[in-house]
Amino acid sequence: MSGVSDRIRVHTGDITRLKVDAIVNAANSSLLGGGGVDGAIHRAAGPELVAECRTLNGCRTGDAKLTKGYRLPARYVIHTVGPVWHGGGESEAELLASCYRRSLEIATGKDCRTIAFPAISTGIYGYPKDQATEVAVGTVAVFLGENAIPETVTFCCFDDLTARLYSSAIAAIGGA
Ligand code: AR6
Repeated sequence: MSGVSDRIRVHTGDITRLKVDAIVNAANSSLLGGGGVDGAIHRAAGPELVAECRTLNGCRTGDAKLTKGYRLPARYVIHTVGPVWHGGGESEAELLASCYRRSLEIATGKDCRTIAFPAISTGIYGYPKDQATEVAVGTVAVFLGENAIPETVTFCCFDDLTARLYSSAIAAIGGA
């Protein structure tokens, strides 16, 4: 899958600074804001974002919903709700994969050529980072193999450990 891995990037830093067509938010089912990357996105986008979110009637775990990006450099925010980690026996991997897939489907539908994901569920929701990385990279790689849009997917990591996990997972799919 070397063609696919060429379309995947790793960036270390703040997702609210990225000038891409869409950034993904690791939200909660209320879609009304919270801590972590969700709080950062709402702060950077301004109060119009929560106003639009109020019209969406929340979001189920594993699903995603679209808003505009308002004051962000990104045109859109795709809000997805990751699973809370309960030890792995409560369909957490399937639900996390669904977050990536649904977000990508929405991006394709809006003709987003570039999209950036945070490491969904790996902060407050407690999903082990190594296992979450495998799900994220595997799901994105399959989707890119089947779809020309988005052209590139950026995994926006907040710390170096996460960035290293992503780089080795991507190298593994791109390797011989
Ligand atoms: N840019 C990129 N990544 C970030 C940023 C940022 N500005 N800030 C944090 N991260 P979390 P979750 C990383 O906790 O686990 C909220 O309250 C962070 O280091 O934001 O899905 C929601 O409202 C971690 O790797 O999301 C929900 O209630 C990753 O983003 C709950 O947290 C995800 O951590 C969702 O928890």
